Amino acid sequence: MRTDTAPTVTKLSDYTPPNFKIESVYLDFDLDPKNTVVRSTLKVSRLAAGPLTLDGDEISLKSVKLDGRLLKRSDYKLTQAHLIIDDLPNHFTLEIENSCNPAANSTLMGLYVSGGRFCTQCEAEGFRRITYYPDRPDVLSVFTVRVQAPLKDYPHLLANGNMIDSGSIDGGKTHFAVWEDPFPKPAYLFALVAGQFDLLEDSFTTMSGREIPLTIYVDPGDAHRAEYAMDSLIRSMKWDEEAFGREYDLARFMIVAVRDFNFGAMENKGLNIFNSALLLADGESATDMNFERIESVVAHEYFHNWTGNRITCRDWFQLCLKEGFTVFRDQEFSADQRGAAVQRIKDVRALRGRQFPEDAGPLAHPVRPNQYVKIDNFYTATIYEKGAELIRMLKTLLGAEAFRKGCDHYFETLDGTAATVEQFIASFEASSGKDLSQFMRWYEQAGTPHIKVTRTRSSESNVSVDVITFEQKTLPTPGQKTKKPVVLPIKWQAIGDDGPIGEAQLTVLDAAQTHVSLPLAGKEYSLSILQDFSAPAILHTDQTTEDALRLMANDPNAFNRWEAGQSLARKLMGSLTKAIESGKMPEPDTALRGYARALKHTLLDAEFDNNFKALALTIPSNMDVMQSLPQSDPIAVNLAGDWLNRAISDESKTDLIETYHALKDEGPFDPGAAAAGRRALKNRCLNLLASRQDAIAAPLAISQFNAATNMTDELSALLTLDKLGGRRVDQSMEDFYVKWKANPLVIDKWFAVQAGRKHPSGVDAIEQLTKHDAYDPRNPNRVRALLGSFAMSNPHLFHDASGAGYNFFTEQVLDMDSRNPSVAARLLGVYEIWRKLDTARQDQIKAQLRRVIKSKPSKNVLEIASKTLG
Ligand code: B3K
Ligand code: ZN
Repeated sequence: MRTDTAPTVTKLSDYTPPNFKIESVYLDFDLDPKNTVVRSTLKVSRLAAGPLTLDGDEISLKSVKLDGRLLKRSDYKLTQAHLIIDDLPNHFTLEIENSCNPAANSTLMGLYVSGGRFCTQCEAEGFRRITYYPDRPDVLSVFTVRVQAPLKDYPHLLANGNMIDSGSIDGGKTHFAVWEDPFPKPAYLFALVAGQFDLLEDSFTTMSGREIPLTIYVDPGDAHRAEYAMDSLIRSMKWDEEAFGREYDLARFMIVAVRDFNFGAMENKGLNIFNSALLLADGESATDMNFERIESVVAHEYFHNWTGNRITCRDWFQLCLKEGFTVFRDQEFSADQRGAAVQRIKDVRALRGRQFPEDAGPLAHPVRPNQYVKIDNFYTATIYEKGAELIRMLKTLLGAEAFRKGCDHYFETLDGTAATVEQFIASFEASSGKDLSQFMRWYEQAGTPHIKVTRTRSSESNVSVDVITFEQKTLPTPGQKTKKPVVLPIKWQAIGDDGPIGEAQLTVLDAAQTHVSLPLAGKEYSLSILQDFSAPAILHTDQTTEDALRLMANDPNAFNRWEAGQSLARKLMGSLTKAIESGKMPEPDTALRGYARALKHTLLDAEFDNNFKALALTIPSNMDVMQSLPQSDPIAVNLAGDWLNRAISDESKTDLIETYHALKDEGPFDPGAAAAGRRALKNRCLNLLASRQDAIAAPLAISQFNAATNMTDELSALLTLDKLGGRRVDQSMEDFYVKWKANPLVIDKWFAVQAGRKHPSGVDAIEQLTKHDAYDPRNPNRVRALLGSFAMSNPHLFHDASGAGYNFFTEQVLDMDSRNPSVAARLLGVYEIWRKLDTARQDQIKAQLRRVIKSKPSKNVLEIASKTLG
C-alpha cells in the first residue's frame, strides 16, 4: 500500500484499445473469510497483436492453465500489479486459480467482510483485488458466477443477474448458487454478497408488463427501515420509464445494505450495494435530510442501469459520462417528487459549497480530466455536480424536445458499448442539428466562469434604450493558464415594482462579450439574471441593495427570489467579516435592515411554501462566503454568520415564535416533502431564535427535545441546546447517547454533533472522542462523522489559531491511510481551501501537507497532498 516508487500517471492521450476480447467469464468462489479461493475461466479472442495483460492487486496466484495445459512459471510474467502472457493464439481458454484474504482487507475495495458478511466493491479498480483480469471499463463480458459457502453463516449467496442454479453439498453443511448476467459488463460492475440478512420484498410491473421482484437485504431486524428505500425504488423505476423511456431489463432487482462502505452506494448490475446510512430510515431515527438523500441515491443507482451499465465508459477519463448524466437524472427526479425550485436551490447550495471551491482551488480539474494518479481521487464534485450542470445547460440550449431525442439517440445507438463524451455529444448534434463543438470546452476547461453584467444607456434611432453587456472570463487553474470562452446560456428578465416587465429571455454568451438592447430606459427595473441558475457561473453585477430587495419581493422566478437574498447576505457577511477581523463591532446599516425586513415578508407570505421559506431564512454557508473574499479568517466568517442570524431574528422575533408554534403540531410521521417542509421551517425558526442568546429559545428547545417523536426535531433541538450552551446541554447529549446507543446510524449523528461542538477543552476533546468505546477507525461512516464533521463544521477548533486542530486532523488522516487510502485521501481534501485563509493559517496547512508527503503515504494521499500544496 505504501508508495516506494514514483507514482505512475495515467493520461487520456495514451488510451489504446484492448488486445483481447473476453467472450465470457466463469467465476467460481469458495468463500472463506481468511482464504477465499477464486477459479476463473475466461474464453478469449484476439482483437490486436500483443500480450494479454491482466491486472492483480494483493492476491496470490496459484495456477494458470492455457487451453487445459498448466503453464510453467517461465510461461508468464508476474509483477506486483500484473500477470502478462505473451505468444497466445487467436482463440483460447484461460483458467486462473488464486486466493485472497477478505477478512484482512481494510481498504474495503475488492472482496471484504463487513459485519460477518461478504461483500464487494469493484469500482473503479477493485476487481483486480479479487482475481487477475483486464480490469478496465472497455472490456465487457458476460459473467456466470458460482458461489459456495457454509450454509449456517451464509444462508444468502448473491451475485449479479439471475439465479440459474442452487443446491447443497457436504450433506447440507455447504451450499452454492449460480448466477448468470446476460448483459455484457465491465468488471467494475461485478458484485457478490454472502451472509445472513432479513429481506424486504416487493415488485414492480414494467411498461411492457414484466413483473420484477424487488428485494432489499438488510441486517436482521432492519427490514422495516428499508420501506422508504423500496418506495423510492418503485417511484424511480416508474419515473425512468416516463421521463426517459427506460425500462428495467433483468428478471430481478436487488439492493443490499452494508455498514462498512467507502462512499454512498454502488450501481452493480442488478445488485446495488448501499452504505446502510443511505438506505435505512424510519421517522424516529432518521432526519428528513436522510430521507431525501435515500430517495435521491436509490434513484441515482437505479438510473445507472442505463446511464453507466447498459452504456458504460470507454476509460475512467469519461467518468462524467455516467456520473454527471446520472446526477442530472436524479436531480430531475427529485425535482418532480419534491418541487423544482426548492430542489434547484438545494442543488445550487451544494454546488457552491463543494464544487466552486474545488474549481477555484489547487485541486481544480476539468469535468473530463486528462490525467490522474489514482482514479479514486477523481470521484469529485466537479465530475458529479458540475458534470450534471453541463447536461442541464445542454437541455436549456437545445430545448426539452431535442434534448430528449438526443438521449433516445444515445440509448439506441450506443447500448451495450463503452462510450466517450464525444459520442454522447454527437447524439445531441444528431438530434438537434446544432454544432456543439464549442460546448465540448466545458469538458476540457477547469474553473468556474465569471459573468459580468453591466447596464448602460444609449440611443438607437433617437429612442433611448438600455444596453445590457454580458462578459465572461475564467481565471487560470493549475496547469491551464489560458482559458477560452465557453457557451453560457443566461436566462434573465427585467423586474419592476409590480412584477416582471416582459418575458424571460435566453441570451447565449459564447464569446468574450455580447450586448442586448432593452427599450426600457426611464423605467424603474432590476435585472434578474441567471434565473434557475441556468449556467454554473459566478455572477458580478452592479446590483444595489434596492435591486436585491426588489427581486426578493417581485421576481417570479423562485430560484432567483432566493438568490437575491443570498447575494445580499453574502455581501453583508463579507463586510461583517472584515469588521470582525479588524476588531470592530459591526453596526446595523440600511442594507442589513432591508435584508432582515425582506426575510420577514417572506416568512409571512402565504404564497411561499414552507420549504422555500426555510431555505430563504438560511444564510449562505461559510464556504460560500469565503469564496467571495480574497482571504479571510474562517472563525470571523463564522462569527459574521452568527451576527447576521441574530439580526434576522431581532427583526422577526415575534413572527418566528408564532410561526414556530403554528407549525408545532405533529400528526403521525410523514416523510413527504410537505411535512418535511413544516419541520424544516419550524426548526429554522427555533434556531434563529437561539441566535439571540436570550431566554426565548431554551424552554422551546428543551420541551422539543423531550417530546420529539422524530429525529429531525430531536436533533434540531439538541443542536439548538448546544448553540445556547449552559448546564443542561451535556446531560442532553448523554441522554441522547444512552437512548440511541444500539443504533449505529444514530450514533454516527451523535459523533457528528460532538465533533462540531465548541468544547471548552479545545481539540483535546475531539481527540478524546477517538478513544470513545463506540469509535471505530475501521468504519468509514464513523470516521467521517467524527473527522469529516470536525473539519467541516467546527471552524472554532479545526481552524484554532494554535494549529492544534490541523495537527490532530493530519495525524488522524495518516492513521486512516494505513488502513484505507481512498477514505484518507478524501478527508485530506479539506485542506484545499488553504489559499482562501489568512497567511498564518496558510503556513500551518502547508507545513501539514509537507509532513504528509514526507511520511511516505499511499498513492491516493500523496496525489492529494502534493496537488493541494501546488
Ligand atoms: N459509481 C459509484 C461510485 C464509485 C466510487 C469509487 N471510488 C457510485 C455512484 O456514483 O453511483
Ligand atoms: Zn453514480
